[in-house]
Amino acid sequence: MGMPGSGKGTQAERTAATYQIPHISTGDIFRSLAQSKSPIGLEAQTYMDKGNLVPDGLVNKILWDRLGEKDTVKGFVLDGYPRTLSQAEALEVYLQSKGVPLDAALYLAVGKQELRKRLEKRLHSPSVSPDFPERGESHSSRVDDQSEVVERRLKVSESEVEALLHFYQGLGIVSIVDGEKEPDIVFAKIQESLQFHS
Ligand code: B4P
Repeated sequence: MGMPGSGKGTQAERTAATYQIPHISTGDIFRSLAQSKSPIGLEAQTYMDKGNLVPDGLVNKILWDRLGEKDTVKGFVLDGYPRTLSQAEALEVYLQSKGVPLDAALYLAVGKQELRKRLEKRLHSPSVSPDFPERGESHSSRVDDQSEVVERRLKVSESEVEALLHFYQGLGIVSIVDGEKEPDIVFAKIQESLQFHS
């Protein structure tokens, strides 16, 4: 969990590679569906391009389909999902029905000034970031990284992220990680937290 640009994708990718489990990013799934011009992808794009969240019903459907695939049997890293309290509640019901509770929920804490700086940098960066080559395409063409849209995304996310944090604190599985540090330091903290929760 974390605000837009907090490094969810960056760290989820490393975590998935280290533990050899799939990295499931709802943002990446929507961008790829939009690129292939699928109706769900094109619908999701209309929300993303304005900096709004994609409606819960649409996101949940995509997520259940993905979690139903065979490669998730040994575990998975969710990136950008859940994004709302209602998604978190739906996920709990789904996972309970499958008998697989979440081990940990990680919250990447980053201040707004740093978030704006990172998203601005991504907008103007070459298509593969020299700082984070493991992320491959650095989304420099993302319409939702334009500054007016970034402000909308930050506003939309703020209360949702807070509600999610309280929800997972209630379940006793949350760790707050300082996401402003260098990516390697952030990742080391994530590994420590995962060991604590396992
Ligand atoms: P996402 O694809 O999840 O992307 P994000 O929030 O912009 O970025 P993230 O936190 O992953 O940051 P990143 O690692 O890229 O969402 C995009 C849109 O999809 C949403 O606005 C919404 O419309 C829709 N959506 C997705 N899931 C949804 C859901 N569940 N429900 C409804 N709608 C949904 O890092 C950002 C930049 O910072 C990168 O350039 C990176 O290189 C850099 N960076 C990362 N870590 C750093 C560090 N430690 N120091 C310095 N820079 C760092």
